[in-house]
Amino acid sequence: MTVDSAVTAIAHPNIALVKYWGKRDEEYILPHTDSLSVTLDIYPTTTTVRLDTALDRDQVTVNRAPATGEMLTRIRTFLDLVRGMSGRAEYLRVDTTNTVPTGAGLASSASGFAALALAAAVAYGLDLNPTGLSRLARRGSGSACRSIFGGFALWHAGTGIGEEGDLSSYADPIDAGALDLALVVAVVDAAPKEISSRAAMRRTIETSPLYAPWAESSHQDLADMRAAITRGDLDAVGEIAERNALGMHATMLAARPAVRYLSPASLRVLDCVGQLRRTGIGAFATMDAGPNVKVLCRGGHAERVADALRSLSDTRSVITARPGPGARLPDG
Ligand code: 2P0
Repeated sequence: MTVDSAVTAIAHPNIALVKYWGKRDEEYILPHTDSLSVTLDIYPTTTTVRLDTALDRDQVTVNRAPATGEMLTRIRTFLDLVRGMSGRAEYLRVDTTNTVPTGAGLASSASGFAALALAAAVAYGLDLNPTGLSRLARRGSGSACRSIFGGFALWHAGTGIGEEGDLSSYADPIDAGALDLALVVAVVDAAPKEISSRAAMRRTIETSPLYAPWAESSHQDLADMRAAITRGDLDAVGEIAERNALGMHATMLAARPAVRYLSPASLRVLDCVGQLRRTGIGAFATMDAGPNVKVLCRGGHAERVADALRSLSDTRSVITARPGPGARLPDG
């Protein structure tokens, strides 16, 4: 017998301007450093869940195809956690539609687990405030805790590990006032990455001599970033984001064996961003666990930046994003 009606939630990816890279507790997904992001208005994930008493396991589709392997395991483990919190036993049918390429360093796990956390919490009757929802989403994928909120968000690393760390590690929204930020996404390769960010983070922490200095410098980047946001200084926001991202990639390049997400096409986008700067356009790059590049600039410059990126021969597509909404129930 099928019971209860469907719950649908929508969430968007977020791009970190001060990055999360490395966990101090893998089970609870507790990071070494605070991170700061902006949730986008593009690439929504829409997730519908239905409680079904006839199921003996969770059934999951992603873009209408049955989920398998590591992705299915992660989703089932996450739903076990939600059931444990709610005291309910029924399994779910989960249908997710991603409009962002999955696993290409475009934050599909952030939008995915933010939408799933909200939909599952509602379906199982968990009464969570936004902080509780952020903590729950974090258990699915660290960066998802930031996509619970729209606009700018700060993920507190918190203190301690296990249950103690769990209570203290969540995202909060940040007021970015009148910051007129656009992110122009240059997709150079939408194929799934060869090494997951989870595995790459672990290898970086375990083997990279540059990890500790980057984590240390990240504290200063965060303080500088918060000050730049408060005074509405978009060029400083861009400069700090770019240096923090390049430093994160440096930690990976120094891992043994090296993890290299950036491709020759990524570097050509970085060259283009440098040229834009020399012509007086405040454009700055940030890159995540993949070769695609997101270019920060002011809203009024987004079209010129997008045109420049489109003119590069190996750019597959260019899409301009603005700060977008947090996770929500479209019917709620
Ligand atoms: C970030 N990234 O701050 C960083 C920058 C990628 C590079 O968060 O293991 O999918 O599920 O917690 O959140 C990607 O890592 O990793 C990520 P898990 P997640 O956005």
